[in-house]
Amino acid sequence: MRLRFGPGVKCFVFLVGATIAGCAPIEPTGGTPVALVNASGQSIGSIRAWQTAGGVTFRIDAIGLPHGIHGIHVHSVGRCDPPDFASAGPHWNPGARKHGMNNPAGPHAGDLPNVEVAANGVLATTVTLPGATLVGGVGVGGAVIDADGAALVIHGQADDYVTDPSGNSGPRIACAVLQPVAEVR
Ligand SMILES: [Cu+2]
Repeated sequence: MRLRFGPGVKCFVFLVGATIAGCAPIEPTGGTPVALVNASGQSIGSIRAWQTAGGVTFRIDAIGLPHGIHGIHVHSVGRCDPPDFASAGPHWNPGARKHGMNNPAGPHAGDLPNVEVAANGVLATTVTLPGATLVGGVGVGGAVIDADGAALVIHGQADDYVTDPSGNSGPRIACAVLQPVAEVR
């Protein structure tokens, strides 16, 4: 459900066992919300992805996640089968590089900065994949959403930004299939 509270602010309300509202400044564009699911297959929030001049930006709004710092990456296959989300494949890595922005042989094109889940389990954040193209075009390594799609995956622990292939970020705890739809709102 999407609510608007006056100009310049929009709010999302999730009904997943509890009711929370997350508000954010309105972005000039934003993709269609797609479900973020946990290892039990339950929807715990939503992801939106859209193209910007600097890359692909993701808005993540979720509840019920473990407090703390978590690795998050674009994985190469648009399929989120719980509980382990192995179906999402490895990190999106068209350049055949090693994992981690602090890895001399890295990073993977799908590497993103860690995100922080609040003590109440809420994640409400925006991250950007620099230089990437969401669909079509000729971005770094082609588009994020290619023939087999792509997924955004949140891990159980922080990404150390250097250990191949996944920064010692632990199990995959939430996953969203990215959709090639970007609507102006
Ligand atoms: Cu990952």
